[in-house]
Amino acid sequence: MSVSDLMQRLHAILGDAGMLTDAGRLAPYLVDHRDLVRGRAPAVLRPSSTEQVMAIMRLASAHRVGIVPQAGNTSYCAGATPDASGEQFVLSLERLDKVRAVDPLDAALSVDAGVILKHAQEAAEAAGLYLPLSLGSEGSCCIGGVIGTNAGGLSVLRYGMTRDLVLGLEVVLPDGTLVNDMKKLRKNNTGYDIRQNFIGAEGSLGIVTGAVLKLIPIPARRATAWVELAPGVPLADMLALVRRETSDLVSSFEFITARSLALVAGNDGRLKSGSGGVILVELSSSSRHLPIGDVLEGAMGEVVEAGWAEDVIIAQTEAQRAQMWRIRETIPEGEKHFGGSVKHDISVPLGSTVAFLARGGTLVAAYDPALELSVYGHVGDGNLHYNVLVPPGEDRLAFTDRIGRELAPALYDLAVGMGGTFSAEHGVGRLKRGLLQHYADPGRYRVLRGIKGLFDPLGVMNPGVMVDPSLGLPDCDLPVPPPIRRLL
Ligand code: 2HG
Ligand code: ZN
Repeated sequence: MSVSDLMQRLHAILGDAGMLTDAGRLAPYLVDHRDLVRGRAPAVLRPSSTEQVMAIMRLASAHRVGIVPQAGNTSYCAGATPDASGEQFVLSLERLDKVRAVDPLDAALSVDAGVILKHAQEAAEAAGLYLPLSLGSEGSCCIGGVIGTNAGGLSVLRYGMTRDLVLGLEVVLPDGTLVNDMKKLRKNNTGYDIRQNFIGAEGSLGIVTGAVLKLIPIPARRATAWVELAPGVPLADMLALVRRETSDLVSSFEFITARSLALVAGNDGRLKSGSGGVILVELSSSSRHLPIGDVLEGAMGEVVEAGWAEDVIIAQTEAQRAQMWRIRETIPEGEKHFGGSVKHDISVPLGSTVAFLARGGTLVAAYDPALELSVYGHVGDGNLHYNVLVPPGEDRLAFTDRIGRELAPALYDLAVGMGGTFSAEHGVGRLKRGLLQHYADPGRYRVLRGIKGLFDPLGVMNPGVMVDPSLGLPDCDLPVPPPIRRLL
C-alpha cells in the first residue's frame, strides 16, 4: 500500500481533526523535550476514542507501519520521538483527555491516558482525595506518558513509583486488540499481572489509553525544612534518623548542591547552601490531630545535635514552603538557562550515595577539572541527577555527544558497580537503549526481548525505543520483532 493510500485509510478513521499533516503543525511532535533528537513522520494521528486507537493499530499491523505513541512529549530519553526515516507515525494521546470517574469510597480515579497529570491531581482533590504523584513537569506531562515511563518524582520515598499507583489499565495491543483491565481492586490474584508489562514499557508493547489510579487521603498538613548540610554528612543515616523520629511521615527528602542552587533564578539569598549542600525535607499527614510541626522540629534538633546541619530553616508559612519547592523544581530550568547540561539519572543503594558523590567527583575532575557539575535529586530514593553543565561557548550537542562517549560510561560503570542503575526514573527511550543492552543481566535482557516479541511480533510499536532490533541478540531463541518493512 502506498503512503497516500494509507493516509486516506487513516483519514477515514480519524477525520480532519484527527490528523495533522501540515509541516508547521507537525514540528513540535517531531522533536524531543530536550531538543536532542529530531525525527520525521508523514502525519500525527490524534484519535479521540479508544476505538479509533484500535482501528489505527489494526491498520498499522496489517501494513507493518511503525506507530510512536506520544502523550505530553516530556520524555527525557526521546521515548516519544519518531526516527528520521519519515515512515513512523506519531500517535498523540492529546484528545483522549477525559477524567472518566472519581470514586471516593474506593479511593480511585479513572482517566483517559491523555489527561494532564495536574488535571488528574485536581480531579482527585475536588473529591477530597490526593494523587500522590508529583513531578516538575506535572503541568504538561500526561498520564499515558507517566505510566509508559513509570515516572517517579518528588514523593516516591513515601508513595512509590507510578507502578505502585496503577490499579487498572486499558491498553490497545499492536494488532488492535483491547485489553480492558480497568479494575479498581486492591486484591485480584487471578494469574499474570498483565498491567505491569505496560508500565515502564514506553509504548513499546501497546498503547495505554486509560488507567485507574490509586488515591490517598489529602495530606492537609505539611511541615517543611531546608537543611544547610555540614560537609560529609552520611545522608542515609540522616534519612534513617529523620524517618524514625517522625514516625515515617517523610514524603520528600531532596538533595541540592550549592552549584545547582546557584543556577536558580529569583532566590532572594535567604535560602542558602551549607558546605555539604542542602536537604529539603517534608513531612505530610492527612490528620489534623498530629502535631507535625513539632515532630519535624524534634527531628531537626537531633540532626543539628549529630553535627549534620550548619543551619535549619523550617517553613513558617505556605509561601515559604512554596519558595523552597520552587527553588528545587526550577533547577532543570536553571540548567537550561545556563546553556544546558548532560544528564545522568543514576541511582545507587541509599548507603552508597555519599561514596558515589565522592568517587563521581574524582572521575569528573580527572577527566576535565574545568567541568562543572549540577547535582541534585531524590536522595531519599538513592536517585541523583548527576548533570554536567555545558561549558559556556561549547556547542551543546557536540558536548553532549562527547560526554556521552568519554565520561558517561565511567559514571554509569561506577553506579552499576555499586549495585545501582543508569536510569533511575527517566526511562530508556531511544537514548539509553544501548546502555540497557550493555548493563542488563543477560537473562533479564533475554526475557525483555522475548516480551517485546510476544506482544509486538511485527515490531510496529514504538520501533527503536528501549529495544533496538538491529543490535541483535545472538543467543536469543525467543521471538524478536523482524525489522519493520519500508513504506516506500
Ligand atoms: C527532576 O527531578 C527531574 O527535577 C529532572 O527528574 C531532572 O533535569 C534533570 O536532570
Ligand atoms: Zn527527578
